[in-house]
Amino acid sequence: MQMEKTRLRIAVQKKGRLADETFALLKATGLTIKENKGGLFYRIKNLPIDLLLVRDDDIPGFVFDGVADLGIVGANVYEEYALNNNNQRRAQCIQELGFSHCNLCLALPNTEGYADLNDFNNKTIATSYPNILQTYFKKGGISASTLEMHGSVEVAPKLGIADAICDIVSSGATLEANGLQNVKTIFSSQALLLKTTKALSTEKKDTITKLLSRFEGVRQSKETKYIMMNAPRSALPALTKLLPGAEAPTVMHLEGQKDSIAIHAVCRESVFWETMESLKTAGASSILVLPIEKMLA
Ligand code: PRT
Ligand code: ZN
Repeated sequence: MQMEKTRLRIAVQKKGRLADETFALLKATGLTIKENKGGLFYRIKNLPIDLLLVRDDDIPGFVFDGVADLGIVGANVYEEYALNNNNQRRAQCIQELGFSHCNLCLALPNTEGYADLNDFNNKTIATSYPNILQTYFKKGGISASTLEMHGSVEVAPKLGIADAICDIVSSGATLEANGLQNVKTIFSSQALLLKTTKALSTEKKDTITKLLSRFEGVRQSKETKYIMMNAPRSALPALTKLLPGAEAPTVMHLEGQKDSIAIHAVCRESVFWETMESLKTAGASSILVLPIEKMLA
């Protein structure tokens, strides 16, 4: 595969749990994706970027080898790949992307009791993540065997081929449906943005800078809210203290009402119902919380 000098190549999952949110993020950053059904690449029309569509397991290797300049992959897959290669093939992780959150957990049949990690000594554990698991056990001084499985790991105890499993858990429904209990989270994961350690052209570096700033803008606008309320002027100091992550609020007078003001502020942290209730108790009324579509610092 010949590398383009100017068009940035990003390896992304073609289909699966990561793919939808990856494409949603790329679209939210304003990329216009020209899909090519069945093709290996999607071309971005408004920035010099190509998307390389692959299985998630191939992404860390492609980024390390420079087949792709960037890659979006779960931390679980990246960590397993790096440990499997004795940490000799680590790309650079340049951003945690805040989606595809899940945990890698040890789970036992519901019928088994659990005291502590020592219960895993001399047991056989089915997993798709033998390197992460063995590294974790080594730190805890546990000696156990791993049975490497790819797919349907949760059925291993029922089949009698393993005593326990170590698998990705999101809602916990799969464990429950298979009569298993989550006893220990050994690794927390989310989608990562990886960057190759190979030298990049100035054009590619510039595109990465632009992309990172847009990713940050998307992340901030998701968390950030615009909040508006009316209040007696005397309540301003108390209300300002209650506004989560807000810089100096904008204060305006209300026509015909000498002692009342309107307060507008950008809150960089989540605004919960509890926050709104506290604002109300401190004297605010007509409280409105609005989403922010785009932000550029
Ligand atoms: O085909 P390809 O190799 O690209 O994809 P894949 O089948 O290997 O991976 P895919 O698409 O299933 O998952 C991609 C990534 O999504 C994973 O590597 C994780 O980083 C992340 N992710 C987030 C998950 C889950 N949530 C998840 N729930 N990956 C897998 N699961 C599975 C888990 O293995 C178990 O079978 O869902 C089941 C548990 O879910 P709950 O909700 O029942 O607990
Ligand atoms: Zn995979």
